Amino acid sequence: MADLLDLLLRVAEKAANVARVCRQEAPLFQLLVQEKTGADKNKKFVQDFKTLADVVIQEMIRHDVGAQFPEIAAFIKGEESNKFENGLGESVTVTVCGTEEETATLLATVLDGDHTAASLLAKAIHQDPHTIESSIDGPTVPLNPSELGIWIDPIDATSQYIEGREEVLEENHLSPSGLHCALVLIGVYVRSTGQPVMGVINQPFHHKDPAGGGWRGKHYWGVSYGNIHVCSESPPKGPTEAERGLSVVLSSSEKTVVKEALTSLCGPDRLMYASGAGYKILCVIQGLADAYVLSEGSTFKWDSCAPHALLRAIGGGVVDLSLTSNCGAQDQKTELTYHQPNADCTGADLWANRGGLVAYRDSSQLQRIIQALKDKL
Ligand code: 2IP
Ligand code: CA
Ligand code: CA
Repeated sequence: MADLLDLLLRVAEKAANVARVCRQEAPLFQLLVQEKTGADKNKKFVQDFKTLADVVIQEMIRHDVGAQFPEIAAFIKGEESNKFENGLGESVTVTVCGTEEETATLLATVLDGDHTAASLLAKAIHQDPHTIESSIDGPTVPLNPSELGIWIDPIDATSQYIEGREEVLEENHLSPSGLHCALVLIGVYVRSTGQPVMGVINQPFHHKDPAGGGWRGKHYWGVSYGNIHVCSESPPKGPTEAERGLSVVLSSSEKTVVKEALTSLCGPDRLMYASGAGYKILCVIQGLADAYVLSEGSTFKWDSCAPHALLRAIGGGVVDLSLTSNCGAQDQKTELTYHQPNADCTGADLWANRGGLVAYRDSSQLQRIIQALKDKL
């Protein structure tokens, strides 16, 4: 398992490189955006963009992880399908080929014959993950690769990624929108129980290199299994919650009734809004908010699996909001699981976190939130 964490950190950094390359090349970026249609459409948005970067990143991760851990290969799933349609209406199945040249030739067909762009992408995809620096010494966990499955969101907060607004991040401060909300999310779960056990988050656009070398990223990771709980993030410093009051982060599209109930609990200044499901959970992990509440089924297994593992590693979790009214909030049965599709659903909805969610660090805070929302939904 230490080997798996090491590999996931490297492939997440490769993924971040692809995300950055795609934005750096303006003509390439124009070619990348396509609208989702049909059953895969995230119903929440009128326009939901699927980018070639998404598809390429997901396939690249699947390829690199499958090569080193063949036992997991068939259990690596993600948001995207690997079918991509080019400007000529031709459908191409995007895969990582045997050589960089072959991949470039395949990508050129998706990029309407733009060989320069295709070669740039192929180069990033074929980088040997072992040439990427990784300096962590992860814990050893008694699990076999054959027991594990993986959820990938190649780029979360695609709309922020496409819009591309650059923000300078202040330390200990939540920045509601911008490129920094775009995250690569790779979560590992136990196939038999659906429990999230390892998560890697890469934030490709964390800060600009002061020497003018472009964007630099940041990574976060966590492992939680049995009595092993290790995370790259430590508990937040600064004033305690008792001193400053409970804070909650929401989607700007959250229901009014939820906003009102939480305003009563936290006060108007402690209610915050931010883009990206992954970024909001990362804010909870970092202590920029105490919890993230979502009353709708607009996130999916690939959004929550990785950051959920980090929260568990620091003593928190992510519960299914619709289950919390019946069970005690500390009941493990209310924690989201990752192995079973929703019955009577098709397309992306098979894997939606249908009942909404609450991501938290502290279970007594979770109880207060659940109490505040009781009978409101
Ligand atoms: C989206 C993305 C959105 C989020 C939505 C996710 O994933 O994280 O930002 O909505 O729930 O499914 P919101 O920002 O309102 O929370 P993607 O960008 O991968 O489609
Ligand atoms: Ca997502
Ligand atoms: Ca995505």
